[in-house]
Amino acid sequence: IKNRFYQKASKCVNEYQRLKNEHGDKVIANVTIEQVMTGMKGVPSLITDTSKLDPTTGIRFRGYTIPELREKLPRLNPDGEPLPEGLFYLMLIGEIPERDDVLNLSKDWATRAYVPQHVFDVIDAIPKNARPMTQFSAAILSMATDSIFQKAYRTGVHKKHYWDTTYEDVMNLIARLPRIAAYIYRRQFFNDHHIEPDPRLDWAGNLAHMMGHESDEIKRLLRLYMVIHADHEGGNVSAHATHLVGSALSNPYYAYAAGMLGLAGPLHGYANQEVINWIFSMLQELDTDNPTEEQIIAYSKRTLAEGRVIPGYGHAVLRQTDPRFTAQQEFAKKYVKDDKLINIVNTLHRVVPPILEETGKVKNPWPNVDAYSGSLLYHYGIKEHSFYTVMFGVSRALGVLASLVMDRLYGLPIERPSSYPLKWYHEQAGDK
Ligand code: AMX
Repeated sequence: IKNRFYQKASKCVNEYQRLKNEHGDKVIANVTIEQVMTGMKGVPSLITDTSKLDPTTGIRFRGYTIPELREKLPRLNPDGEPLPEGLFYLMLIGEIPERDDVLNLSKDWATRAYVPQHVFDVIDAIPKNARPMTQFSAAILSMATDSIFQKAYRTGVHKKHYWDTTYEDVMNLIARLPRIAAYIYRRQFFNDHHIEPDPRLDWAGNLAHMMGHESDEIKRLLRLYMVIHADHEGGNVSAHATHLVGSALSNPYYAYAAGMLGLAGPLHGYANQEVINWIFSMLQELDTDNPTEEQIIAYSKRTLAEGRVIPGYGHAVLRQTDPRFTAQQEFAKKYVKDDKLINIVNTLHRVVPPILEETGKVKNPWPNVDAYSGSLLYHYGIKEHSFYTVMFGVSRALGVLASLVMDRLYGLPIERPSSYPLKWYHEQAGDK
């Protein structure tokens, strides 16, 4: 896979250089003050090949939509979900892999999955009541001791070879994540009764196994989960933070840890916990596990009146129901019969968008990926919702780290946009 990546990607490097040399001065966008004041939305300023987000049709990984990937990517069983290994291959190399490519990648990761003892020691030194994302990011940072890129840099390796050691770090890091995530899960919720990895299992299947969830159904769900959360182009907080920190030639462990700290925020990856917290608070307050549509509407309106967001709804780029939401909804329709929590999530899908539309300010009233994911995990017995963002993070590694390898191959420079005092923007607007 490394050779194949290099052969394919080195052509892109020539294209990158040619574009820069021949068209570097071409103007591609104007920037408004509103864009500066609303989080730089819509300002083209990053190069990310792994995926692109369309406001209406949703995410495409190297051009493929989620329904297309569910059909085309190799699976273990004919009626199963695609293996996330295949998506990583696609994001890195730009081609749908053969089944053997995917199985080889699975084996490669299994051989790289050894986690040094000091990483477990670091996790064990953190109080058990610390958030799982605190433990997860500390564990990732502690693995930087193993960074091959950092060692190579310090010995003075030529910059055209940076991608090679970055690739090795990235593969080792991804391979180790299920073990680390499962360790945190079992430590926190199963009294430190840990389960050893099974090297015969695929990457997502092994995560389910080490978490103590052995059924084929959960393994199938986690394969889907790891595919749909993997990437969402380059501007979202976790991807951008990984890229930004990586642009200083910080090692991949530092860069990905930075991405995970961003993912931990409530407007990003923590939203998957918030959805479940919010629904449970509603049920507790209404003293029922079967609220009526009217009760759900009233609770949603109250949340807005209290100046809070309805978690799982809205998006910075999307302007339609997130296809990652739809993929999970289809999964639930196929495999889950009459689950109370999932029924509430489906009712919310009916009633929340008009309520958000009524506010007149929410640009996208439709559900995002986080509106569904927790209810499915909960249904299958992964009930510890404070852990959900860690699962999102394990998946997100696939996209942001495939991009980091590309960044190093292109030789992307340190990122350094300009900032000005507020007064300067007033002056630009002629507003003295
Ligand atoms: N509930 C209530 N208000 C919302 C809202 C929601 N779900 N979504 C947006 N708004 C509000 C914003 O807070 C903002 O209010 P303000 O003008 O008073 O500050 C206004 O609507 C305009 O915001 P926007 O341009 O539509 O959204 P954004 O790009 O600024 O933010 C997002 C996008 C996702 C942060 C926002 O929709 C939100 O907070 N959603 C709830 C949290 C959530 O589900 N996050 C997960 C996103 C997906 C992911 O990264 N995993």
